Amino acid sequence: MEAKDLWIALITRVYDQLLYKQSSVFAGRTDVATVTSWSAPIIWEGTFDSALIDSIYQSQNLTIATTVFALGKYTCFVKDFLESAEEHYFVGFRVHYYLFTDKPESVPVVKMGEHRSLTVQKVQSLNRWQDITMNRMEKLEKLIENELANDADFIFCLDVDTKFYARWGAESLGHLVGVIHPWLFDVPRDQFTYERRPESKAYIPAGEGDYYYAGGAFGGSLEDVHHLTKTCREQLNIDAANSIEAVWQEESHLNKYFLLNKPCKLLSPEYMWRDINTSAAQIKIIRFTNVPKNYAEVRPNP
Ligand code: UD2
Repeated sequence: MEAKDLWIALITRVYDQLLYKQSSVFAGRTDVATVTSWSAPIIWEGTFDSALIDSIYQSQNLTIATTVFALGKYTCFVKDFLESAEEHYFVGFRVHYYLFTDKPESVPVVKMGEHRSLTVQKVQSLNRWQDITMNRMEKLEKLIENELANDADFIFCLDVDTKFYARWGAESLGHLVGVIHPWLFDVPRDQFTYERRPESKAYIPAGEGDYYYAGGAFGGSLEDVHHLTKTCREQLNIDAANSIEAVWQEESHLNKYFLLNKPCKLLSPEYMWRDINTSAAQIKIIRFTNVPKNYAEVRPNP
Protein backbone atom coordinates (compact mmCIF):
# COMPACT_ATOMS: atom_id res chain seq x y z
CA MET A 1 0.00 0.00 0.00
CA GLU A 2 1.31 3.41 -0.93
CA ALA A 3 2.00 6.00 1.72
CA LYS A 4 -0.88 8.14 0.43
CA ASP A 5 -3.35 5.22 0.73
CA LEU A 6 -2.07 4.43 4.16
CA TRP A 7 -2.63 8.03 5.12
CA ILE A 8 -6.22 8.01 3.77
CA ALA A 9 -6.96 4.73 5.56
CA LEU A 10 -5.66 6.18 8.79
CA ILE A 11 -7.67 9.39 8.44
CA THR A 12 -10.80 7.41 7.57
CA ARG A 13 -10.35 5.23 10.60
CA VAL A 14 -9.87 8.19 12.93
CA TYR A 15 -12.89 9.90 11.36
CA ASP A 16 -15.03 6.77 11.82
CA GLN A 17 -13.96 6.53 15.42
CA LEU A 18 -14.85 10.16 15.93
CA LEU A 19 -18.26 9.60 14.34
CA TYR A 20 -18.77 6.54 16.51
CA LYS A 21 -17.80 8.53 19.56
CA GLN A 22 -20.15 11.34 18.54
CA SER A 23 -23.06 8.99 18.02
CA SER A 24 -22.45 6.83 21.06
CA VAL A 25 -21.56 9.56 23.50
CA PHE A 26 -23.55 12.55 22.36
CA ALA A 27 -26.62 11.11 20.68
CA GLY A 28 -26.60 7.64 22.06
CA ARG A 29 -29.56 7.80 24.38
CA THR A 30 -32.10 5.47 22.88
CA ASP A 31 -33.81 4.88 26.23
CA VAL A 32 -35.23 8.40 26.39
CA ALA A 33 -36.53 11.03 23.97
CA THR A 34 -33.84 13.64 23.32
CA VAL A 35 -35.91 16.01 21.19
CA THR A 36 -39.49 17.28 21.34
CA SER A 37 -41.97 17.30 18.47
CA TRP A 38 -41.18 21.01 17.99
CA SER A 39 -37.45 20.24 17.69
CA ALA A 40 -36.37 21.45 21.11
CA PRO A 41 -33.53 19.43 22.64
CA ILE A 42 -34.17 17.51 25.87
CA ILE A 43 -30.97 17.55 27.90
CA TRP A 44 -29.91 14.24 29.41
CA GLU A 45 -26.54 12.95 30.51
CA GLY A 46 -24.86 11.60 27.38
CA THR A 47 -26.36 14.16 25.00
CA PHE A 48 -23.77 16.93 25.30
CA ASP A 49 -20.05 17.57 25.61
CA SER A 50 -19.63 19.69 28.73
CA ALA A 51 -16.09 20.87 27.85
CA LEU A 52 -17.19 22.00 24.39
CA ILE A 53 -20.30 23.73 25.78
CA ASP A 54 -18.21 25.55 28.38
CA SER A 55 -15.67 26.68 25.79
CA ILE A 56 -18.48 28.17 23.69
CA TYR A 57 -20.24 30.02 26.50
CA GLN A 58 -17.41 31.01 28.85
CA SER A 59 -15.96 33.56 26.44
CA GLN A 60 -19.29 35.41 26.45
CA ASN A 61 -18.89 36.68 30.03
CA LEU A 62 -22.47 35.76 30.91
CA THR A 63 -24.20 36.46 34.20
CA ILE A 64 -26.84 34.02 35.40
CA ALA A 65 -29.34 35.51 37.84
CA THR A 66 -30.68 32.79 40.10
CA THR A 67 -33.66 33.26 42.38
CA VAL A 68 -34.85 31.35 45.42
CA PHE A 69 -37.48 32.04 48.03
CA ALA A 70 -37.13 31.01 51.67
CA LEU A 71 -40.01 32.15 53.83
CA GLY A 72 -40.89 30.89 57.29
CA LYS A 73 -39.14 27.65 58.15
CA TYR A 74 -37.79 27.18 54.63
CA THR A 75 -34.76 29.27 55.63
CA CYS A 76 -33.34 25.98 56.97
CA PHE A 77 -32.73 24.91 53.35
CA VAL A 78 -30.68 27.95 52.30
CA LYS A 79 -27.25 26.83 53.51
CA ASP A 80 -27.23 23.51 51.65
CA PHE A 81 -28.74 25.11 48.57
CA LEU A 82 -26.08 27.84 48.33
CA GLU A 83 -23.12 25.69 49.36
CA SER A 84 -23.98 22.97 46.89
CA ALA A 85 -24.68 25.54 44.15
CA GLU A 86 -21.23 27.01 44.70
CA GLU A 87 -19.80 23.56 44.09
CA HIS A 88 -21.84 22.50 41.06
CA TYR A 89 -23.96 25.28 39.53
CA PHE A 90 -22.55 27.26 36.59
CA VAL A 91 -19.03 26.83 37.89
CA GLY A 92 -16.72 29.32 36.13
CA PHE A 93 -19.60 31.68 35.29
CA ARG A 94 -20.85 34.87 36.91
CA VAL A 95 -23.78 33.97 39.13
CA HIS A 96 -25.90 36.46 41.06
CA TYR A 97 -28.25 34.80 43.55
CA TYR A 98 -31.35 36.69 44.67
CA LEU A 99 -32.80 35.31 47.87
CA PHE A 100 -36.27 36.46 48.92
CA THR A 101 -37.01 35.90 52.59
CA ASP A 102 -39.08 37.26 55.43
CA LYS A 103 -36.18 36.54 57.82
CA PRO A 104 -32.99 38.10 56.40
CA GLU A 105 -31.35 37.76 59.81
CA SER A 106 -31.40 33.97 59.54
CA VAL A 107 -29.64 33.80 56.16
CA PRO A 108 -26.34 31.99 56.76
CA VAL A 109 -23.01 33.34 55.57
CA VAL A 110 -21.84 31.21 52.67
CA LYS A 111 -18.48 31.74 51.04
CA MET A 112 -18.99 32.70 47.41
CA GLY A 113 -16.55 32.05 44.59
CA GLU A 114 -15.07 34.73 42.35
CA HIS A 115 -17.71 36.67 40.35
CA ARG A 116 -20.49 35.15 42.42
CA SER A 117 -22.68 37.14 44.78
CA LEU A 118 -25.82 37.01 46.86
CA THR A 119 -28.45 39.72 47.28
CA VAL A 120 -31.01 39.19 50.04
CA GLN A 121 -34.37 40.91 49.65
CA LYS A 122 -36.85 41.11 52.49
CA VAL A 123 -40.41 40.17 51.65
CA GLN A 124 -43.60 40.09 53.65
CA SER A 125 -44.45 36.88 55.55
CA LEU A 126 -47.46 35.00 54.26
CA ASN A 127 -49.70 32.59 56.16
CA ARG A 128 -50.42 30.06 53.44
CA TRP A 129 -47.74 28.05 51.62
CA GLN A 130 -49.92 28.24 48.53
CA ASP A 131 -49.71 32.05 48.63
CA ILE A 132 -45.93 31.85 49.11
CA THR A 133 -45.43 29.68 46.04
CA MET A 134 -47.89 31.62 43.86
CA ASN A 135 -46.59 35.02 44.92
CA ARG A 136 -43.20 34.16 43.48
CA MET A 137 -44.40 34.97 39.96
CA GLU A 138 -45.12 38.59 40.83
CA LYS A 139 -41.85 39.01 42.74
CA LEU A 140 -39.88 37.59 39.81
CA GLU A 141 -41.72 39.78 37.33
CA LYS A 142 -40.82 42.90 39.37
CA LEU A 143 -37.23 41.77 39.95
CA ILE A 144 -36.64 41.42 36.21
CA GLU A 145 -38.41 44.70 35.48
CA ASN A 146 -36.71 46.79 38.14
CA GLU A 147 -33.29 45.31 38.79
CA LEU A 148 -31.98 42.83 36.30
CA ALA A 149 -31.86 44.72 33.02
CA ASN A 150 -28.15 45.52 33.29
CA ASP A 151 -27.25 42.79 35.72
CA ALA A 152 -27.90 39.47 34.00
CA ASP A 153 -28.15 37.67 30.68
CA PHE A 154 -30.14 34.64 31.80
CA ILE A 155 -32.23 33.78 34.83
CA PHE A 156 -33.15 30.53 36.57
CA CYS A 157 -35.89 30.41 39.22
CA LEU A 158 -35.47 27.52 41.63
CA ASP A 159 -37.09 25.94 44.68
CA VAL A 160 -34.99 26.24 47.83
CA ASP A 161 -35.70 22.85 49.43
CA THR A 162 -33.18 21.39 47.04
CA LYS A 163 -29.53 20.50 46.70
CA PHE A 164 -27.04 20.20 43.82
CA TYR A 165 -25.04 16.99 43.52
CA ALA A 166 -23.49 17.34 40.06
CA ARG A 167 -22.91 19.78 37.23
CA TRP A 168 -25.69 22.14 36.17
CA GLY A 169 -24.03 24.29 33.52
CA ALA A 170 -24.33 26.16 30.24
CA GLU A 171 -25.96 23.18 28.51
CA SER A 172 -29.13 24.39 30.25
CA LEU A 173 -29.13 27.85 28.63
CA GLY A 174 -31.81 28.91 26.20
CA HIS A 175 -34.34 31.69 25.83
CA LEU A 176 -37.13 29.65 27.45
CA VAL A 177 -36.30 26.55 29.43
CA GLY A 178 -38.52 24.11 31.35
CA VAL A 179 -37.69 21.07 33.46
CA ILE A 180 -39.64 17.85 33.08
CA HIS A 181 -41.26 16.94 36.41
CA PRO A 182 -39.50 14.06 38.19
CA TRP A 183 -42.70 12.25 39.12
CA LEU A 184 -44.42 12.51 35.75
CA PHE A 185 -41.68 12.05 33.14
CA ASP A 186 -42.55 8.48 32.26
CA VAL A 187 -46.30 8.34 32.65
CA PRO A 188 -48.96 8.71 29.94
CA ARG A 189 -50.28 12.22 29.32
CA ASP A 190 -53.72 11.44 30.75
CA GLN A 191 -52.04 11.05 34.16
CA PHE A 192 -50.50 14.54 34.11
CA THR A 193 -51.85 16.58 37.02
CA TYR A 194 -52.86 19.59 34.91
CA GLU A 195 -55.68 21.84 36.09
CA ARG A 196 -58.81 20.21 34.66
CA ARG A 197 -61.51 22.72 35.66
CA PRO A 198 -62.45 25.00 32.75
CA GLU A 199 -63.16 27.82 35.25
CA SER A 200 -59.42 28.22 35.90
CA LYS A 201 -57.08 30.07 33.55
CA ALA A 202 -54.68 27.16 34.00
CA TYR A 203 -57.19 24.74 32.41
CA ILE A 204 -55.79 22.17 30.02
CA PRO A 205 -58.39 19.85 28.46
CA ALA A 206 -57.92 16.09 28.39
CA GLY A 207 -55.91 15.01 25.36
CA GLU A 208 -53.84 18.20 25.28
CA GLY A 209 -50.41 18.99 26.71
CA ASP A 210 -46.87 17.99 25.83
CA TYR A 211 -45.03 17.36 29.10
CA TYR A 212 -45.68 18.01 32.76
CA TYR A 213 -43.18 20.64 33.88
CA ALA A 214 -41.88 21.21 37.41
CA GLY A 215 -42.79 24.48 39.10
CA GLY A 216 -39.54 24.31 41.03
CA ALA A 217 -37.17 25.14 38.16
CA PHE A 218 -37.54 27.17 35.00
CA GLY A 219 -35.50 29.84 33.28
CA GLY A 220 -34.36 31.59 30.14
CA SER A 221 -33.62 35.05 28.86
CA LEU A 222 -34.77 38.02 30.93
CA GLU A 223 -37.31 38.96 28.27
CA ASP A 224 -38.88 35.51 28.00
CA VAL A 225 -38.96 34.83 31.74
CA HIS A 226 -40.42 38.29 32.28
CA HIS A 227 -43.22 37.46 29.84
CA LEU A 228 -43.73 34.08 31.55
CA THR A 229 -43.91 35.48 35.09
CA LYS A 230 -46.09 38.43 34.06
CA THR A 231 -48.53 36.16 32.22
CA CYS A 232 -48.70 33.65 35.09
CA ARG A 233 -49.17 36.49 37.62
CA GLU A 234 -52.04 37.91 35.53
CA GLN A 235 -53.69 34.51 35.18
CA LEU A 236 -53.29 33.83 38.92
CA ASN A 237 -54.95 37.19 39.63
CA ILE A 238 -57.88 36.39 37.36
CA ASP A 239 -58.31 33.02 39.10
CA ALA A 240 -58.16 34.72 42.52
CA ALA A 241 -60.82 37.23 41.44
CA ASN A 242 -62.97 34.26 40.42
CA SER A 243 -62.28 32.47 43.73
CA ILE A 244 -60.50 29.56 42.13
CA GLU A 245 -57.01 28.28 42.92
CA ALA A 246 -55.44 25.93 40.41
CA VAL A 247 -54.74 22.42 41.66
CA TRP A 248 -50.95 22.98 41.78
CA GLN A 249 -51.01 26.74 42.12
CA GLU A 250 -48.44 28.51 39.93
CA GLU A 251 -47.11 25.16 38.66
CA SER A 252 -50.49 24.64 36.94
CA HIS A 253 -50.23 28.09 35.33
CA LEU A 254 -46.64 27.42 34.31
CA ASN A 255 -47.78 24.25 32.57
CA LYS A 256 -50.48 26.17 30.72
CA TYR A 257 -47.92 28.79 29.73
CA PHE A 258 -45.51 26.18 28.38
CA LEU A 259 -48.33 24.55 26.41
CA LEU A 260 -49.00 27.85 24.62
CA ASN A 261 -45.38 29.08 24.56
CA LYS A 262 -43.17 26.08 23.84
CA PRO A 263 -39.81 26.06 25.63
CA CYS A 264 -36.82 26.08 23.28
CA LYS A 265 -35.02 23.61 25.54
CA LEU A 266 -36.20 21.03 28.05
CA LEU A 267 -34.10 19.76 30.92
CA SER A 268 -34.57 16.14 31.92
CA PRO A 269 -35.51 15.28 35.51
CA GLU A 270 -31.76 15.04 36.23
CA TYR A 271 -32.19 18.80 36.78
CA MET A 272 -34.92 18.42 39.43
CA TRP A 273 -34.94 14.95 40.81
CA ARG A 274 -37.15 13.47 43.55
CA ASP A 275 -34.58 12.63 46.20
CA ILE A 276 -30.89 11.71 46.19
CA ASN A 277 -31.78 8.24 47.47
CA THR A 278 -34.25 7.44 44.70
CA SER A 279 -33.18 5.97 41.39
CA ALA A 280 -34.69 5.34 37.97
CA ALA A 281 -33.12 3.55 35.01
CA GLN A 282 -33.17 6.70 32.84
CA ILE A 283 -31.45 8.89 35.44
CA LYS A 284 -27.71 8.35 34.92
CA ILE A 285 -26.78 11.33 37.07
CA ILE A 286 -28.62 13.37 39.68
CA ARG A 287 -27.66 17.01 39.23
CA PHE A 288 -30.22 18.81 41.35
CA THR A 289 -32.76 17.24 43.62
CA ASN A 290 -35.48 17.91 46.13
CA VAL A 291 -34.52 17.47 49.74
CA PRO A 292 -36.95 15.26 51.69
CA LYS A 293 -39.02 17.36 54.08
CA ASN A 294 -41.71 16.91 56.67
CA TYR A 295 -44.45 19.07 55.17
CA ALA A 296 -46.31 19.36 58.48
CA GLU A 297 -43.17 20.67 60.16
CA VAL A 298 -41.96 23.20 57.60
CA ARG A 299 -45.12 24.61 56.07
CA PRO A 300 -47.15 27.34 57.81
CA ASN A 301 -50.47 25.57 57.10
CA PRO A 302 -51.64 22.07 56.14
C1 UD2 B 1 -44.10 21.73 43.98
C2 UD2 B 1 -43.12 22.51 43.13
C3 UD2 B 1 -43.11 23.96 43.60
C4 UD2 B 1 -44.49 24.56 43.49
C5 UD2 B 1 -45.49 23.69 44.26
C6 UD2 B 1 -46.92 24.06 43.95
C7 UD2 B 1 -41.19 21.25 42.30
C8 UD2 B 1 -39.96 20.51 42.67
N1 UD2 B 1 -41.81 21.90 43.30
O1 UD2 B 1 -43.44 21.63 45.24
O2 UD2 B 1 -42.22 24.74 42.83
O3 UD2 B 1 -44.85 24.68 42.13
O4 UD2 B 1 -45.39 22.31 43.91
O5 UD2 B 1 -47.28 25.21 44.58
O6 UD2 B 1 -41.55 21.31 41.15
N2 UD2 B 1 -41.76 28.18 50.16
C9 UD2 B 1 -41.27 28.90 51.24
N3 UD2 B 1 -41.89 28.79 52.45
C10 UD2 B 1 -42.98 28.00 52.64
C11 UD2 B 1 -43.46 27.26 51.54
C12 UD2 B 1 -42.82 27.35 50.31
O7 UD2 B 1 -40.29 29.63 51.14
O8 UD2 B 1 -43.51 27.95 53.76
C13 UD2 B 1 -41.08 28.33 48.86
C14 UD2 B 1 -39.74 27.58 48.81
O9 UD2 B 1 -38.89 28.26 47.94
C15 UD2 B 1 -40.13 26.24 48.24
C16 UD2 B 1 -41.19 26.67 47.21
O10 UD2 B 1 -41.89 27.76 47.83
O11 UD2 B 1 -39.01 25.62 47.64
C17 UD2 B 1 -42.18 25.58 46.82
O12 UD2 B 1 -42.84 25.08 47.97
P1 UD2 B 1 -42.81 23.52 48.31
O13 UD2 B 1 -41.45 23.01 48.04
O14 UD2 B 1 -43.37 23.33 49.65
O15 UD2 B 1 -43.81 22.96 47.23
P2 UD2 B 1 -43.92 21.43 46.70
O16 UD2 B 1 -42.97 20.56 47.41
O17 UD2 B 1 -45.36 21.05 46.70
